[in-house]
Amino acid sequence: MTFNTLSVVGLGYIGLPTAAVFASRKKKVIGVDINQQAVDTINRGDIHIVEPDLASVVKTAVEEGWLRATTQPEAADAFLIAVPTPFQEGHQPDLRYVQSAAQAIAPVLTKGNLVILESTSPVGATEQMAEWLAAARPDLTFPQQVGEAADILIAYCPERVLPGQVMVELIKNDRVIGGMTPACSARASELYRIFLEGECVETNARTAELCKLTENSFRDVNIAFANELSLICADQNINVWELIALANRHPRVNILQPGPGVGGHCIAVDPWFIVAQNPQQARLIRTAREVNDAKPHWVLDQVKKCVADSLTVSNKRASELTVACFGLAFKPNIDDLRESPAMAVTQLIAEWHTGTTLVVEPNIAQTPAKLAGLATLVSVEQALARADVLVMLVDHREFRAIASDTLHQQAIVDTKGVWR
Ligand code: SAJ
Repeated sequence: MTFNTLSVVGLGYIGLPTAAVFASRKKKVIGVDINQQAVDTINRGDIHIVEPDLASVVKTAVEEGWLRATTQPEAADAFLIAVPTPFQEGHQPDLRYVQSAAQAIAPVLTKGNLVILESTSPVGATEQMAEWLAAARPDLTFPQQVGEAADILIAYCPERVLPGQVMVELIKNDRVIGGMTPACSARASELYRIFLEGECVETNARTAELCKLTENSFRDVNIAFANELSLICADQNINVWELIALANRHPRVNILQPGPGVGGHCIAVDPWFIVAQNPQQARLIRTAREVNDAKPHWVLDQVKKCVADSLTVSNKRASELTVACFGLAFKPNIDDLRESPAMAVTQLIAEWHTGTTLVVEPNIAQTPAKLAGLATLVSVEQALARADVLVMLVDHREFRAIASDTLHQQAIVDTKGVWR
């Protein structure tokens, strides 16, 4: 049976690109979101998130009638759920949005439908979703009840795209397909093959759930290693960037880069799902989270020392000293400030510092609300001309282009090794 109509529930950073890519392959896609504004924006052919190359694909899909958004689920051959899975108090996973999505689609399910969970989830979430669906539809059978004979096929297929490269990675990356039964996996693979150039690698739902968490935990642990080295090197008066570059000359060593901390919506969150379910075993994963979360406070301490040294040298009062923070985004060359360690550090500095705090962020036009009254957004040139202390937080390409011999400041805290 071919897939004619697909429904994507949750039209955010993953759902909207996924809906758009299916629509670009001339499948009828019904996007569902509880946010009426997002629905209206998409139905006008516009987008409410920032992602390179997404706007044109959505525009064409809407204009040609392949993509339509709505707040109410409608019948379809397959449903893909891509809603947020944040953590709540105590770093416990919060599946409320998955539950609402399951309850919202349950009334329109029909025999033969495929339901896929894409949201990053703790192990067992897919089985839990299947239970919610079964409770709402006692007239249908589900894989946990009758295995391969189920009316509704269910799989966990995590997204693994890199923000900023979503439209390429969505198509090129291999896809882990975790069906609740082999038939569920086979059907889900058939769906993704509509656009996928990478391979569909089939497994079960629980392995696929842990696989997604493992990928992001691997990166978090490796970044924590680099961040820990940066602390050790500061104490030993060794340049951490040189150290890592030298160590990486070894054929089996590949250390990542330290920074002001780890941000974004995935790497700083997902490892906690493993820790929450395995508090005794996940010692390294927990420690990595703690190391990375502590980094912004360590950077603040470095800035405090640097300011103290500058006061001694300049004979100025603290209130006369200007600090400039370079970068607010959660990683280079994007405008996404959510969950950004650079933003956290800037806020800590601006709240502590009695003099002027300047911020430079070439990817935004206005001082963010969180920094209103605390810091002023200026250009690279203005910051370099006015500041006594420079704090490098994000290695945007515009900052890498600043020649270090043009800096008149001695007082520099460089968390990204741009001015090493
Ligand atoms: N970072 C460092 N040092 C590094 C690399 C990154 O400090 O050497 C920092 C970044 O500055 C940023 C944070 O880590 O603050 C995360 O950035 P990222 O580029 O590593 O990852 P994300 O959050 O943009 O996307 C990740 C990706 N996961 C992996 O690379 C394993 C992506 O493939 C996932 O799809 C995405 O999480 C997700 O949605 O889970």
